Amino acid sequence: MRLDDRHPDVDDTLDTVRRGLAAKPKKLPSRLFYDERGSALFEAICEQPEYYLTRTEIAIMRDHAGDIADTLGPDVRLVEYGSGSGIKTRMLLEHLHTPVAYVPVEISRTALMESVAELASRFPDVPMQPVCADFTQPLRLPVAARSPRRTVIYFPGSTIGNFETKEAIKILRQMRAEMSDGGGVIVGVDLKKDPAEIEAAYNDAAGVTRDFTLNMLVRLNREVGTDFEVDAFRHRARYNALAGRIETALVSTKRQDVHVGQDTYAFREDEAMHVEYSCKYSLEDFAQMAAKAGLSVAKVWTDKDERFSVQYLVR
Ligand code: AVJ
Repeated sequence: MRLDDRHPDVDDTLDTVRRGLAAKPKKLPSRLFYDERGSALFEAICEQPEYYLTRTEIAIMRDHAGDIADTLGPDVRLVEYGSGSGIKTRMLLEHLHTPVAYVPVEISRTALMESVAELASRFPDVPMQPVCADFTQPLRLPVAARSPRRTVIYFPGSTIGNFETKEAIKILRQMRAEMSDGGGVIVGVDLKKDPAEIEAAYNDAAGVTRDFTLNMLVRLNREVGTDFEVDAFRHRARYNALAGRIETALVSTKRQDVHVGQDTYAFREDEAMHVEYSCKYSLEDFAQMAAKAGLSVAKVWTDKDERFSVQYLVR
């Protein structure tokens, strides 16, 4: 198995950080969470009692993976954006009929190699073509050994929720182009519900989400030489009901300067630096957004409480 490595380099990250700190208000993209420790902390978040998303999506897959696989039909090339631990993928691959290839696209090299190694040993007959890359950039899919009947993009975990509407539409459009005629998208979408329940999921009592958020600064200090005083920032995640999303920020607990190379960026006391959106949708909201990307919802699977949905989108 060969790794197609297009991991962004230190200069890319440095550029992103400079631009984010110069922006008003300051903001850093949530993909910067996922270094090795960040990916491990995210797995730990999934185990927290308050974080209902992963558990619910897995339950949907447990109940419906067979139906999902039947809907997709035989000879599918499965392309996964932001492949995490691979549990849900495993459930899908177990039911797919004669899949042509599995192409995980993931920005964290370690997370990618660990999950693909596990899947390769479990599914020795499925060719694995891992790509280490930022899936928001145009992809160039590797050539499949046997031509697929359809290319299906698997985008689980409500990762789509991390993007603002405009960006989400852009990503859906890009998927639409990459899957080509006859293809489809299987996307995990978190649904609107009691705001207290949503907010609790991003403020777990054990503080794992706080550690996950703060780890972005630890990571940047190590990788690009910033000097964030990690203890002088706090995690803040609030549900904005009007926008239908969790907004996560790192809030400076004092007036302080942060340096990037020769440049200085000043933080006021209580200044918030935005780091993540986690958008929540109604089924109607999501169908409308998909339509703007030229995709229609062909099928929806949910849990009985309609906490979470897995949706099949086609051209
Ligand atoms: C992996 C993007 C789905 O937004 O719920 C979890 C990441 N952030 N807790 C989400 C996350 C804080 C997560 N996604």
